[in-house]
Amino acid sequence: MKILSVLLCLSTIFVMPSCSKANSANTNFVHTEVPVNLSPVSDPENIGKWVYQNALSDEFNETDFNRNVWHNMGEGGDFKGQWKGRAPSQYNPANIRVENGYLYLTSRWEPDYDFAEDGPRGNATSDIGYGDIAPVTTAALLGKNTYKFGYMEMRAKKADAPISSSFWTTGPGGETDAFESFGKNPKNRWSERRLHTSLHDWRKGSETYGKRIWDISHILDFRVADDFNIYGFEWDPNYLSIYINGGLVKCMSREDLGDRWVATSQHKIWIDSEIFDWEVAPNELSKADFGDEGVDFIVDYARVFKREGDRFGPGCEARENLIPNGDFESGVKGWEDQGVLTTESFQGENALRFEGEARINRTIKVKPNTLYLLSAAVSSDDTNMKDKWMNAYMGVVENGVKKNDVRFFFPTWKEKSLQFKTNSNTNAVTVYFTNSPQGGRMRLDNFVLTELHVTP
Ligand SMILES: [Ca+2]
Ligand SMILES: [Ca+2]
Repeated sequence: MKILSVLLCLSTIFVMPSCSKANSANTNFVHTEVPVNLSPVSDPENIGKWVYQNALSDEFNETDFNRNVWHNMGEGGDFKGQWKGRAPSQYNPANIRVENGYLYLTSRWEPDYDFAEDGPRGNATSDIGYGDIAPVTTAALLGKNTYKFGYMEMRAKKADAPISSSFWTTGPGGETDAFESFGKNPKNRWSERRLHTSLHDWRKGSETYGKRIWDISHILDFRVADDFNIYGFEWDPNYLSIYINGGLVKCMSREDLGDRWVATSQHKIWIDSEIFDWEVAPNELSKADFGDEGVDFIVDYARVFKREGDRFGPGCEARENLIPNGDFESGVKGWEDQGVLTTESFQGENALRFEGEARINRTIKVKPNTLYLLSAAVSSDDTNMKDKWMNAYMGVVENGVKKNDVRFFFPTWKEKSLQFKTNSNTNAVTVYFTNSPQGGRMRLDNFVLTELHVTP
């Protein structure tokens, strides 16, 4: 049906100008399915007047992905002048299929595949070629159309293997990794529950060219490969917002990003899987990680919305902090027993400093059956980024049981967060921060506990 309508349009385009005209009013493209009434899960009442973008979205409810929207990387030998995947993994167009309303991107252990000889290969160890050490094929869809400013949303179940499952964009000067998930990492218990968003600098001549210049690391209360969840990312002219299941995890203003704001051009969208050699090294991978049938990154839909009339959004709003004096702007009040006050802060005048091994606990009243977000900015000043990594941990304990935690180790201010849901009989939790057992010099600021309002 879709192919037929495209053919009709192409064959009549010279004699029936209304064909291209009608389509260009909104999309320039033809697709049989146009879900006009959808709104972002983060805005179910559509207060932001979001408009579904047909040229950038796909419900994956037909027998194939929408070929007006996507290119299957490597199909017909065409990689659109981009890379062929992150070596040793390579995109194999045979690893894409649409079935029963879902897009499947399969990653396979495929030693018989005819891997490419050329680069660029994108791995940390540049001498690893495609198919070397770990002969893994993956898959990618690259968007055919570009956009600037809007909201991306994906409902997906990530691949349950040491491989990425990502939704991201690239354009001149910048890359926005809206969601980079890693399905399984036997050596890092946080990897498979991490919500990771980042910005990469591709500005020619920039001091940080090629580097990741901003990211968030949020620890979910579920494994990304266990079930379907809804990942949302707003790219506004003035801020970035990251959502899980409609709940706002992080909002970052353009002003606070300063020179790190690289999302300024028209971007193309990617959906793909890659070997992340910084998570699991290729020589640690084996056929057993992928099984006989391969592992699937499963996508129910990938949507892009824009605000009607290209309106701007409301910006980042302050959220209530349930931890008293969590910004340390009232001095050491409530924190006297462990830290000392320092003016080397993340925000405001003050932060808390740990000189030796220490632990702070605060018991906070909470509601039962409620989802919360705990976050902090931490600088681990004794880490040297070479051979000395000093860890600190932030976490939450409910009725004597640790619910979730996250680790800090960078020697510059770094914000991290986690989420947890209280049990039905819970009225209080204990939040903590500690540099035990290593006891390195730490600074802590913006220690925040707030409700995370997901969409039911
Ligand atoms: Ca679908
Ligand atoms: Ca402060």
